[in-house]
Amino acid sequence: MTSAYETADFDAVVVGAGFAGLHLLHSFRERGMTVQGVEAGDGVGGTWYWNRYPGARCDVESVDYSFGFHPDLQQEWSWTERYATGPEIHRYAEFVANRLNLRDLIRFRTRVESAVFNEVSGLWVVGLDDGTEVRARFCVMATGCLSTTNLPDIEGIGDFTGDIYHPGRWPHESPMLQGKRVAVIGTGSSGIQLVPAVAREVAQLYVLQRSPNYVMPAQNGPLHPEQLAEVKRTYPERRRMSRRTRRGFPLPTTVTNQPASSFSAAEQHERLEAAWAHGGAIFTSTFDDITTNPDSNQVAADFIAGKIRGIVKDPAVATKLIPTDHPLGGKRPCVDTGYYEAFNRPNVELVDIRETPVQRITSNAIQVGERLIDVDVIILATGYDAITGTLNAIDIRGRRGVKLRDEWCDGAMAYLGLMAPKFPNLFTITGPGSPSVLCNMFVSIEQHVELVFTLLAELRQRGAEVVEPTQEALESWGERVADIADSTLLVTANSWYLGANVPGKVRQFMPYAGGMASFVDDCEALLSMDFEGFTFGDVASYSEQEAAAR
Ligand code: N01
Repeated sequence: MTSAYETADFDAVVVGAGFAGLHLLHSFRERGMTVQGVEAGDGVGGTWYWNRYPGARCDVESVDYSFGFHPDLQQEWSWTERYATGPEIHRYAEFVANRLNLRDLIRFRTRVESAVFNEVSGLWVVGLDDGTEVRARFCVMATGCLSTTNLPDIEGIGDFTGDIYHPGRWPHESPMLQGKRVAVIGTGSSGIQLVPAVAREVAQLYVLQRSPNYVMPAQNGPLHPEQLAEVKRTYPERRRMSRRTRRGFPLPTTVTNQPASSFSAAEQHERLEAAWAHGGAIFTSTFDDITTNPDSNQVAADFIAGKIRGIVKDPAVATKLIPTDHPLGGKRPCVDTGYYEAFNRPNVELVDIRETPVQRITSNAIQVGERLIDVDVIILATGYDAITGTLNAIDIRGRRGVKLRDEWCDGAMAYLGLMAPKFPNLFTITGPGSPSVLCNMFVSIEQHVELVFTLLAELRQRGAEVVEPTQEALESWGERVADIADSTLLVTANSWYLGANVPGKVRQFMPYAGGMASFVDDCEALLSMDFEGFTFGDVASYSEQEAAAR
């Protein structure tokens, strides 16, 4: 380490103690580097620390929604269900932190407010909400894609005297909902998981739906010991294969890899039935052109509409639950246990707020059109300012004081989803321009963490101090990400992938939609061309550039 770094407190600072943060902390320490983790919550787990709402569950199968980088972790931990509950995943995060002895590396209950690059020292100065600072050579944002809540600006919401909750900020002491009149606003993944769980407890549940979503059954169940033993026995190959798929987990036999048009109508139906019976969002991959060909998409969407009509007894309610404003897969498909069935309960009412919008909230009611719906509790399952929200909430400044949020004001992009020009040695795990949320997050995270350490090894190899991408590389990567997205139907829906859920947010498809295997190939190809798109240099060159610019 050169003298320029003598004032560093740590080699690296890692923001966030979710799964990405835990992996990074372990990896820095394994390489003999000093590292400080900073976490706003008082425990590890990130998303799964915050999302403690009833019914919370992951929509990726548990055996794949876990770390593969450490052989002992995957052998020692045993999942109990095909799709794990939120509490079980949270326990897994605690297991990882304890097993790898990571807790001492983390400052809990501490929020990062700023991260400013000092061009003279070459250090990131990370400002914390307790007024202190941490100086480190490398700053890694492991802040998660869905961590900043998107709260609706409904007139009168501040006057409500009952309780208001967001799934992503659910109280750790779960509130008593028994016997209460509850409204859920929002029918994305969080809302559709909450509804059946909450419906069982409450006196009356109102589901305020602006847009219906496509919901596929999880077909969840216990994991049998012999299934788990087989997975554990084949884990190395399973992890390797997962990276060679589009979504980051092994494909079931219900995925045909053929367009819908290669089957007769009866065969299409048979295959969709098999995929429905198999369960999970992989239903959207039954034919390989469902998210690219409107006709194929319609075949699958019509099938789901038929299922909804078959489950929901009131035909008028069933009709309202069938999406008509976006293609299947355009918004993140939801995976449920008992969502549509909940609407057959006498204490559950679907309120169509697209047809009759919410006017305002009073001290004890939601006014929908002329109707006042009296409620004790409102659950705002209204989603997140995804991918960029948390990064933009931190005052991140790179060379010459350039602010990341200004760089991203017309659209956010990071080279390989990981780095932005003018922000040397700053990494954004699963940032804009990476597969992130379109893939199993564990695979996205592990691949990105590896990429960080590949770059750091190269930095050392070259005897350089700083790495960052070029503006040209960023622009060309941005074009690639946009071209891939434009070749799909994903850009036609008003989804959070596009930032369309947040008023005023730039409409731009943020994730890399080409799939994990293709992303890995792209990364490997660029790195094999002498780290194409990255520049490696010395901190002193910044002062020289500054002087030359003057
Ligand atoms: O959020 P969402 P989420 N007035 O943005 C509605 C992951 N996740 O928290 O579609 C009225 O999907 C909005 O309506 P519309 C997963 O990646 C995973 O449910 O904009 N309604 C929509 O119905 C997921 O995709 C898991 O018309 C308003 C809903 O709120 C992501 O998190 C579980 C409104 C928001 O849906 C986000 O899911 C949970 C307003 N002002 C979450 N504003 C699993 O692994 C928004 N809405 C299973």
